[in-house]
Amino acid sequence: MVRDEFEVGKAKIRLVKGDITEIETEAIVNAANSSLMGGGGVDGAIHRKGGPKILEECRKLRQTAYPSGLPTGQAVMTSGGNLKASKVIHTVGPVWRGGSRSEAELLADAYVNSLGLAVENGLRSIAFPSISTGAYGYPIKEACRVALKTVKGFLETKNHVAVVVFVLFSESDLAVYRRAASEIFKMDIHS
Ligand code: AR6
Repeated sequence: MVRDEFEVGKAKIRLVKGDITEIETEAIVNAANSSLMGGGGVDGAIHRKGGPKILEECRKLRQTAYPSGLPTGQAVMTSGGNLKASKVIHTVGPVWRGGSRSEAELLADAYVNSLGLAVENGLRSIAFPSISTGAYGYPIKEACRVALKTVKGFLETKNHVAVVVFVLFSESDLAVYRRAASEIFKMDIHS
């Protein structure tokens, strides 16, 4: 049986295929860029569906806390505008440059800082896209191991977030996450 749900203490990690803008967790995470001014991929989809309120809040963040942009690995939060999720957490994953430029650490930071913002704001459910594996070119097999291990580690030490959903945009990306999760959570996908 293929498992798409994994337990970490009382918390759950779920893998789903879909469009993150349709997900009803309290927060969804945006794979943004440092400008916070939108872009393609999941960033474009979130701003299109979420409407101008999100961009307006991003603009204010640029004018106040981040005049030179949000550094890679950091995260900020805005409202969800017209989305089902009430909050959007914007984070910046690393651009893949071969793997020796601290990409894994920076990618882990993006997940940890997003989860940290959720905890600080009392949010119990959060959905992530596969950060950095689109335009930023991070190989998904490696990125998904960082993503799953980092989220697992976070949930093991902090038990405030109850549900973390990974929203994969294609069947093949979902398959990569399933395979890695079955290994990381020591589950047999064929049992
Ligand atoms: N729901 C879920 N996943 C999606 C969606 C969606 N609606 N749309 C795309 N994906 P990317 P990055 C997947 O490029 O690599 C932007 O221009 C996509 O298939 O969105 O972190 C930003 O402004 C891929 O698996 O993010 C930045 O400039 C994953 O989301 C830059 O791209 C991430 O792909 C960030 O690049």
